[in-house]
Amino acid sequence: MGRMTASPGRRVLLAAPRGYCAGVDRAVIAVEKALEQYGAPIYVRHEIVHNKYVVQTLEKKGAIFVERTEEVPEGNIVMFSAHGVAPVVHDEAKRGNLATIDATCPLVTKVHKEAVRFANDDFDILLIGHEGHEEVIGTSGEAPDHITLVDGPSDVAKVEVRDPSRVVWLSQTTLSVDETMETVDALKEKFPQLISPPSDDICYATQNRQLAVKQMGEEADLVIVVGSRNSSNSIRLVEVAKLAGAGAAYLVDFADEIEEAWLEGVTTVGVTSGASVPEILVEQVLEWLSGRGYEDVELVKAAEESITFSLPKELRRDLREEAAALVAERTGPDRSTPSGQ
Ligand code: 0O3
Ligand code: SF4
Repeated sequence: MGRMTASPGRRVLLAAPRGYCAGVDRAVIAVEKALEQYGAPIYVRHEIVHNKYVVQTLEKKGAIFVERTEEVPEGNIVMFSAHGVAPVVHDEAKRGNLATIDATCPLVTKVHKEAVRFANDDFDILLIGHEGHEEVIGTSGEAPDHITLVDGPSDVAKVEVRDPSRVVWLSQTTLSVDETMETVDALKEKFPQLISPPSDDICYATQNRQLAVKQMGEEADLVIVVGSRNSSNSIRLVEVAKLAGAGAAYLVDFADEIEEAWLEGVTTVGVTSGASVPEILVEQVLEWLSGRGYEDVELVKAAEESITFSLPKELRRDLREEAAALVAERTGPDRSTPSGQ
């Protein structure tokens, strides 16, 4: 198809903020740094973030993604993904003589700590989140006996607690803000003494990306969200766009997944991306649209973001040596090293 000239009225609304959040940026850089410092392979338990392009790119550099800790051969380095892991996973790594790097987002760790604290105070914890999601598995693992998963408002009816005067709700960090409030309202109706988390569990990045897509959804005939199918926060952006009034909203990993038919009768296209999505993928979508007459790009700015996190501290240690020592400990002293040290 030949390149079209800009057509009157056709425009793109580009969400800000969009794409990488501080936790994803940190986790992806951590894998790259580990590869640089320690050399390949670096094993990563679970996709470091839920993005196909990121995973493929890191695989090319020498990262090996596995679902189970037991898949990592002993004496290696394993990194935990940004979504966090249950304490049992740390134990698995110890048993497997692995050196670990924990790339759990500090804002996920914050929720883990809340769970531990409320469980120690013997509260029942109602964890709002999506069943089977990696983050929920990790958080639940902090206090399995105290945590009940509540997967949306329809789950509330079946929730039971030991003592309705000692109940708190916590949540996954990437949920829809509005749907979560619906769930909380329903829970409060059932348990009037329900306590809220000390601060928002749905993180700043999730909230800001939803705010921006909501704003653009009111005006857009079509919203394209760049993100992978297993990315919870990206899927939420599609839902929020539709609820805000967008004519249609689709999730794509790459520009070449956009269908020409989606543009039929469309004047305003909204574009955004999930927290795990590199900007290059958004640029390719903008290029694709520009080639079809949508050249005029306006920014829809909902918030400023400046938060950054420092890299996992384990990157400052010699983890290859640490992993080798763990194996040596199991197999007995290495006779070639002088004793007494
Ligand atoms: O949790 P979600 O499926 O949205 O994960 P992504 O797509 O990797 O995005 C980063 C979010 C995260 C690591 C946990 O909050
Ligand atoms: Fe952390 Fe929020 Fe990003 Fe998740 S979405 S990695 S909680 S900053």
